[in-house]
Amino acid sequence: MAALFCGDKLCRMTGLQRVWLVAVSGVIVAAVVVGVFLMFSTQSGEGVEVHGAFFRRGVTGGGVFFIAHNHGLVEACIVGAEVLEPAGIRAELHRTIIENGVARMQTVEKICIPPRGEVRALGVEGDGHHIMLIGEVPKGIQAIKIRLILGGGATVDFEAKEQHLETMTEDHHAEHD
Ligand SMILES: [Cu+2]
Repeated sequence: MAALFCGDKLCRMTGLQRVWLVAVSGVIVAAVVVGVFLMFSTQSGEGVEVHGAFFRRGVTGGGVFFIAHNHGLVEACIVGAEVLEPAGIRAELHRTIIENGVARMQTVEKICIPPRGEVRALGVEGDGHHIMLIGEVPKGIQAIKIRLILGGGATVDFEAKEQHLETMTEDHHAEHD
């Protein structure tokens, strides 16, 4: 088998040099494979998946809540959001922080998901993150379509169904118990 690779130069190498050559080529090949994989996984939005999305109506619009899972090996950041349907509603990336027992919302430039990790964008029930809807969702619409824009330019689209708060409160459950 060695004879196949035995060009003039290679045959004059010592055994140790040959081991090094094989090891170094192996490392280079592995680095290229990993590099291509990382490039692919950051540019296709396939590494990021949205689970359990829903929206709630609020005074000036509403909020969209979800869990975003990053299957990739590098951090993925959500840098923007759009409302695809219905038209005419703006979306902002928000975070709720609690200061001295008072909840306050702030806009954030990005929401980053660690590699092989998740972000619980469930407002105060999660890590504070959520998408704020600026503009009213017309009455009768029970599901909206949202697009997340990732740092590499890829997009992740998902549907968020309306969650009616009154059916979710502890009091209401208590009535049935
Ligand atoms: Cu908000």
